[in-house]
Amino acid sequence: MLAPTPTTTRAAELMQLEDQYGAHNYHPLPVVLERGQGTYLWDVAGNQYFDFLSAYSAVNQGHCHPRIIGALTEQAQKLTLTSRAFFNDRLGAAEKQICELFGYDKALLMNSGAEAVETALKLARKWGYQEKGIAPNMARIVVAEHNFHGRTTGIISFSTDPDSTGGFGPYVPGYQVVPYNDIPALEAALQDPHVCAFMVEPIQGEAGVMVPAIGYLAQAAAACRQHNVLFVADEIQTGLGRTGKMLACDHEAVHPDVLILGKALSGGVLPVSAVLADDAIMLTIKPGQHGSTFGGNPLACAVMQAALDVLIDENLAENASRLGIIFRAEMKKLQAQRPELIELVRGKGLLNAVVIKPAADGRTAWDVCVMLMERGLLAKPTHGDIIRFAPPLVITESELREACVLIADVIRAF
Ligand code: IF1
Repeated sequence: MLAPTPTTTRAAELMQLEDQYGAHNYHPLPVVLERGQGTYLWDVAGNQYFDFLSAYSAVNQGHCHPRIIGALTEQAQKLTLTSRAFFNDRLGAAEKQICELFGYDKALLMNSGAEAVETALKLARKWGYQEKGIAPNMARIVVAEHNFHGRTTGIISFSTDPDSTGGFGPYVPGYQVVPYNDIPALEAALQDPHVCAFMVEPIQGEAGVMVPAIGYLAQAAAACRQHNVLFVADEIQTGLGRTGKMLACDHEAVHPDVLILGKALSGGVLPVSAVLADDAIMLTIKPGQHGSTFGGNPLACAVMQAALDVLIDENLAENASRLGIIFRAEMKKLQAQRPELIELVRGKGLLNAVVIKPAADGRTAWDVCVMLMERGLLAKPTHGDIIRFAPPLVITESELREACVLIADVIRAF
């Protein structure tokens, strides 16, 4: 490795290490972060940034929230992991808290979001065979086009994104894709008696913050009920206050049969995910039929309880709702000033996206994000022309307005 020369910055050194020793499965913005607090991140050179990605909505509570870190450090001195071969003094209380908060009989705790999604899919199939009477190995699950539910071979089997699924075959069968935000197409798919579930993101994050028509979730849930099909909501990204309600489903008073949570369930401190359902569904999985080494560990439970307390005690969903309205209004003002650059603004709460028109010289959303980074705001483009803006829900109005000025300056200079 090259010895650092006077002109080689520590950041360059660290990026080179990742390049040499790390898989190239990401293309990060050229910034090397070393500290986070609340809405802010700092790089190794001491530059401060607004975090407008929030680790893809995993740090809704802000970076290194003191209450969550306190719960982590206290539990870490006592007991971190027992495995589920034994009981522990944290899991039951944590399960009670999350079940009562979201209104379900039971919770099954896992680690990553993908693991929770896989758990929900297995649960739906079990229920389909045992309760709906679907013939063995004939269960089908309906999903939406442009879905993103994780990166396992099972989950990418029903992805419609070539990057997520290409070259990873053979694929797991038993899935049917329907257009998102299209009730007639869903109704048609639900005619198949082998369908046990419809799994959907209430707002499609990765697809570019695709907000469905008002009523879509309620009509989809009603169609599922009508056909004895489980409505499975993947709220890993949209849940926990992000869209201005505790759950995005709450905007339409939809109570999913199966609820999937992750990311901010731990405030970005360690991986915690959960599947919530009532007994008729959850108890179809019997002892020994599912599990995970770290699922429901005492440390994760302590962190999850603190993360949920922070969301509620600091009214983060309400904050997201109020500040989201201001953010979209500011971006729409900018669109009126620069219609040749901004295609549209969409989102709910503090999950928003600005779609930009490619500049005549070929520059894209990536270039806007590099300029934003240089001005002190971190955001990530998705699918080329979409910039997702999703700050921690603890952001204050004055911080949000300051960030909007920064974004406006960059867009105008672009
Ligand atoms: C990556 C995307 C976001 C998710 C929903 C399940 C999962 C995710 C709705 C799986 C995870 C992450 C994964 C990360 C980037 C990020 C992402 F761009 F990939 F699609 F947020 F939009 N359901 N999303 O958003 O949870 O296993 O990652 O804990 O894979 O690049 P996970």
